[in-house]
Amino acid sequence: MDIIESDLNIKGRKFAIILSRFNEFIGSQLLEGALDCLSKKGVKDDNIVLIKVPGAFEIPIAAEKLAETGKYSVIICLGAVIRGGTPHFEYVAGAAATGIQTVSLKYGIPVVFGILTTDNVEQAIERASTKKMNKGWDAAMTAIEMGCLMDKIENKQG
Ligand code: INI
Repeated sequence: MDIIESDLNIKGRKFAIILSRFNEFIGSQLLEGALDCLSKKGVKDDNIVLIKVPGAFEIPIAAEKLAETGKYSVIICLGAVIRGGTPHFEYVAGAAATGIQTVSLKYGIPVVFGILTTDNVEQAIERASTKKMNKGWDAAMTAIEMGCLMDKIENKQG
């Protein structure tokens, strides 16, 4: 049996991060976590590009444009969609998730869903801590793992 598994190798890989400015106090902490993870895993600043968009709803179109360039092997999407009193949350969170998955499958590159979708601000704060749980860090780890895994699968099949 062949087992194909990522060894978290980051050599030759360029990472794009798309950050939603909406709920920026949360987003900035997710970004901090993601950048900290990439740096600790050996990714140089030169191999990271950061794109800022107004809200999570705009993340898929930015991801599509980035993927189209063919320059980035992985895209990390960061943001926070926090439930309010109206159905707006469902539309924004749903569109972001579906759009991100669509881009990922269309271009065959990992587009990581590092967007918090929470019922309230407290839940978002808990998941964007600079000391404990940080979903930005987790998203960056997923990006490293999946970027490497894609290469491994391609080599294996080629
Ligand atoms: N965008 C977010 O990223 N998070 C939210 O919580 C949010 N809420 O709650 O409204 C949000 N809305 C803006 C949306 O993403 C678009 O920027 C806007 O609708 C313009 O297209």
